[in-house]
Amino acid sequence: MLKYLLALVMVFSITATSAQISDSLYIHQNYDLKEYRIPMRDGAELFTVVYTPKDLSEKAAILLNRTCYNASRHTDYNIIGYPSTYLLRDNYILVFQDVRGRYMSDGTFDNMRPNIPGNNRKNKTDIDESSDTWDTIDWLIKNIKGNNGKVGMYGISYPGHYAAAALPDAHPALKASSPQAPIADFFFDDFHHQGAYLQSYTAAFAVFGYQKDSLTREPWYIDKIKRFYDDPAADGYDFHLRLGPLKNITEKYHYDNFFWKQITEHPNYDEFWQKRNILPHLKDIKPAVMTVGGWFDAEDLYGPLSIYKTIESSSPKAKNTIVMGPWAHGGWARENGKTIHNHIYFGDSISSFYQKEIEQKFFAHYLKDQDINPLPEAYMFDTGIKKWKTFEAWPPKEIEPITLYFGAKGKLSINEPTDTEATFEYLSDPMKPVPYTSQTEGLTFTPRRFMSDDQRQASRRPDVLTFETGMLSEDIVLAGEILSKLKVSMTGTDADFIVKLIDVYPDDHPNYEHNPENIVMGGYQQLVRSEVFRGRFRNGLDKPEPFIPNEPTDVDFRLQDVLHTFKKGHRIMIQIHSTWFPYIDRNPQKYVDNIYKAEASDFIKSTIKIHGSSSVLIGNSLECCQPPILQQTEDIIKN
Ligand code: PG9
Repeated sequence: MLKYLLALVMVFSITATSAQISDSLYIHQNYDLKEYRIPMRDGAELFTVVYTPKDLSEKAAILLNRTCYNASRHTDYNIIGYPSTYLLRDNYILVFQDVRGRYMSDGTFDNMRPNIPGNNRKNKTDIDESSDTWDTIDWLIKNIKGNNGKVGMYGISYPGHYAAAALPDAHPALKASSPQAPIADFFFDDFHHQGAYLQSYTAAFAVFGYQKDSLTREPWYIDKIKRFYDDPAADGYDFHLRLGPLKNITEKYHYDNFFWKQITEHPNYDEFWQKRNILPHLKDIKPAVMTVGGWFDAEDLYGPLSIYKTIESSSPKAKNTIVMGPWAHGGWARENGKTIHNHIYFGDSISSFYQKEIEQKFFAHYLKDQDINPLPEAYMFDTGIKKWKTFEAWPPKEIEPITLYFGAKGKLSINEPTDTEATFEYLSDPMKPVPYTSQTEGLTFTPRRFMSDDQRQASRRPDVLTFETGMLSEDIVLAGEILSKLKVSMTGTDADFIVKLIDVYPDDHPNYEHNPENIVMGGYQQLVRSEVFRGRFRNGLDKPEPFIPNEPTDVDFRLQDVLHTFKKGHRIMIQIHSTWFPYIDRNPQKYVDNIYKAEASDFIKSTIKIHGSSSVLIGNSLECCQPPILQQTEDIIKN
C-alpha cells in the first residue's frame, strides 16, 4: 500500500505503456545525463539533474522542473511522469531540481515559502523560490553547453506552484512558464477549502512536515506515513469518525509534525497564510504563462483559476493562457486512451491532444522561435457536451449568467425569484455526517474520484436540501464563476455550508459499457461543481465570528468556475448541506476558538435553515469574497 501511495503522489503513477518504454530507450539514445549542485546567492547548493541532447547541431532551449518530490527519481535515464513524450522528442535540455530543503538539496524546507518582492531583497540571505529559480537559471545559461539562452518551466501541483513562484522578478531568460494544477494558496488549495480542513489529507502531512537531517535520495518520512498505513483502514469514513475530534490526530499521529503544528496554530487566515499566498506577487509578469488545470481536480482547482485571473488583471500585457480539461489532478500527463473520470467518459486521447496540440506548441512558440499560431486566451473543455471550446476571455462575457432560486417542494427556478419568506431546514448531526462519496473509499492520500460522482446517496438524506429544475427544454451553457448567496439561521453557533451544482440525467439514459453494471446512468446525479465554506468566516477569513442562534445571517461564498452544458432533457440540481465527511472535518456547530483543539463534547446537532431569499449565481465574473492580503505585502509590491 505504501509503495503504491508514494508512487501515486510522487510520480502521478503513469502506467508502463509502450510509449514510456520507448521514451526511456529514446532518452538513452539521445541524451547525456549529468548531476550538478548549483550554488544559490546565500551559498546553499541545489541538486540538479540535467539531460543534454547528444545532437546540439541546433542550440537547445532549457525546460526546468523544480520539485519537492525528489529530482533523483529522474536520474538513471528514468523519466517518470514528465515531460510528455512530445517534449522528450523536441530536443530540449531537460532539468530537474530539488527545491531548497528537499532530498539532495541544502537548506530548510518551508511550505509555500513566502515570496520576498525583488525590490525588498536587501541581502543575500533574502531568498525565496523566485530568487532560487533566478540563480538556477542564471547558472544553467552560463554553464550548460549548447543552450540557446531560453528557459521554460513546467510542473504539476507543488511543482506547478514553483513554476508560478518563478514569475515575480523572473530571470530575463525565463521566456515561458506553465504552472499546472498549481497551488496558489494553501488556505484555498489542498489542505483547506475556505476555512474548512480537508481531513481526507491527513495522511499527506507526513510528506511535508518533517525536515530531513542529511542529503538523501530516499524519502525520510516513511515511518511517519506508516503510522496510518500499517493497518490500512478499508473504510475512510469509519476510520475518521472513530478517530473523533482533530485533537486526536495531533495526539495519535502528527505529534511531531512541524507543518501540522503550523496548521493547527493558524486556524484563521492570518499572516502565516497571507504571506504564503503567491497571488499578490503576480504583478508585472514578463514570461508567457500557460496555466493548466482539471475541472475535476479535488486538490488544486482554486490555484489554476486564480493564478490565471490574477495575471490577467495585474499584468494585462502578459501573454496569459488558461487550459482546463476533463481531468482529475494532473490527468493531462497520463494517457490511458479513454478519458474517464469516475463513471463518466469524456473522449479518447484527450491528454495526448493536449500534450501535442497545446503544450508542445506553447513551448515551441516561445522557446524555439517557431512561428506557431499562438494559443487562444482560454482553451476550455465543456464537461456537458464533452467538447473543447476556445474563448477570447475567461470567464466569457458572451454567455448569459443565470440565477437559481430555491422554492417549495424542492423546486429550483431559473432567474425567477421564489417566496423569500419561505425557509427550508435540516438537522445537521456531526455524528452522522453526509458521506462525500457514494462509494466506500479507504484512507486516501488525497481524494480524487468524487468530483463527478453520483449524488443520489446524498439527495436521499434528510440532512441534505435538494432542489432541482424541471426537465430542460433546451441546452443551457453555464460558464464562469459561481457565487452562493445564502441567508441562513441555526440553533447552533457555527456551521459549514456545502453547495453542489449537479447535472441530473434523464431517467432513460443508457448505461455506459465502460462501467460496472451496477452503475446506473438513468437518473444519475453527476456532480459538476462543489465547495465548502466555514460559516464563521462569513465576514472575513481572518475574522471568525460565531452565529447568533436563530438570527437570519448572510453567508456569501464562491464555488470554483465551471464550463458545462446542461443538455435538453436533463435537469439542474443544487444540494445544500453542512457536513461532508471525511473529505472535510466536522464543524462542532458550537463555536469554539480553534476547531483543531475542540473536545468531543463540543460537537452538537444543529437545526439549520436556508431562507427563501437565498440564491446561486452562475456565469461571468462575480464580485465577492476576495481573501485579505497582508497590508505590508501590498505596501512592498506598490513601492
Ligand atoms: N498539491 C498536491 C498536494 C499538496 C499537499 C498535500 C497533498 C497533495 C501535490 O503537490 O500533489
